[in-house]
Amino acid sequence: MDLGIQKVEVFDAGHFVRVEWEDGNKSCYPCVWLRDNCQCPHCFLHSARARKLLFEDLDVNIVVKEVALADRKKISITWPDEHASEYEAEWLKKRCFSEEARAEMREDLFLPEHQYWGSELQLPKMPFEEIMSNDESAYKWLCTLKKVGIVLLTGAATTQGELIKLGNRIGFLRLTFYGPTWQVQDKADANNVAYTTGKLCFHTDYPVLQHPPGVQLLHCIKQTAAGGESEVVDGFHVANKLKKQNPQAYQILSSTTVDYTDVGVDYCDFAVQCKQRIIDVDSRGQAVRINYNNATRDTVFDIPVEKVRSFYKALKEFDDLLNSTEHKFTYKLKPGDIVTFDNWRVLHGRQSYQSGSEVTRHLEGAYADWDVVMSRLRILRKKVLKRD
Ligand code: OGA
Ligand code: NM2
Ligand code: ZN
Ligand code: ZN
Repeated sequence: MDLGIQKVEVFDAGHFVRVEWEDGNKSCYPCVWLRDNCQCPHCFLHSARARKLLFEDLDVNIVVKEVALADRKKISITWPDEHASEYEAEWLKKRCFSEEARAEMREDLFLPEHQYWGSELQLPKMPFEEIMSNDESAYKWLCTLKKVGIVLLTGAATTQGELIKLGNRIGFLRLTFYGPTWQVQDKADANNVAYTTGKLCFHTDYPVLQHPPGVQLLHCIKQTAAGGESEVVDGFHVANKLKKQNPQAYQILSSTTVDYTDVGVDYCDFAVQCKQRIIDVDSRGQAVRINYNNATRDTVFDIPVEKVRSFYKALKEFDDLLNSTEHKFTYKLKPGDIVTFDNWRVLHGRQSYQSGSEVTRHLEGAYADWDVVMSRLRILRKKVLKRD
């Protein structure tokens, strides 16, 4: 990262600066961007690492007056109003506008790479104690969670409170109407189908929230002898399959908004309503979030009547693919296990189990937001790799 600059020049009537690196490669920087990102204390508040310069004070047609190279390590620019800016070689290199440099920065910041899986999944496992006490292990946990979408932590205590500790390890948990953490067990007058002994078909949690929780944590405190097995499926992998196999179904599920509803009392009383596409896609049509819980899908369905039947057919195609033996992975949580997974990507379910007068199965659950998890990941990476 010590590549020097051998030449700097202005082109396009002063609208661009071109830097030639010691290895012969070149990078171009628009002057408006350079002026916008002046690092001097007038323009930039270093304690906040934030721009002080007001947009109203930026001339979007600005050109340089003079540019100079200082000992191959930085360039200096004088602007028409005599304001002076300096940019270090390393700082410029990172911000190069070439396709490759931007892709590298994107990968660094967001870890967008996914490893898709089906029934052959080798469920990644790590000791709870290790990720709590060791930064390298915690970093590996979060990287795997981002890339594979699921990690099982083993050997936690079999009492409530482990998820609070895990939340503190990340930063903080996401509070919802079901409380800071919530108890999945058979309850009288259950306010959610999860709080019964019934089967839960593949779902993502909480699509009734505008911004559904990105990460889910489920801690097994008590497990029933018969039934209660867990199932998971890679929603992005299956969405890709659907797109290939039945583009029309994919088009319907990624464009039709479904109504979700959740009304009741828990942490406080609530009456939540939301419209979501079951497959949320980016500008390139790639699935970025699955929003699907059949239990909270509203009876109200705000679409033209003639579109209803084709929607159901499309959803059946997707649901069949989710449930195919080729795609789903089945396992059974043991007391002390904590499964952590990407709730925007991985759909989960459970098999039914016997109800009785005693509680035979108890999971404690919690949510975290991807913003918080990725923030911790970046900080751990910096510590572990001792860089930046
Ligand atoms: C839930 C859920 C899984 C289980 O509470 O939303 O999916 O195994 N629980 O009980
Ligand atoms: N619980 C487990 O979307 C949902 O209702 C998921 C949420 C009750 C917190 C279940
Ligand atoms: Zn400045
Ligand atoms: Zn769930």
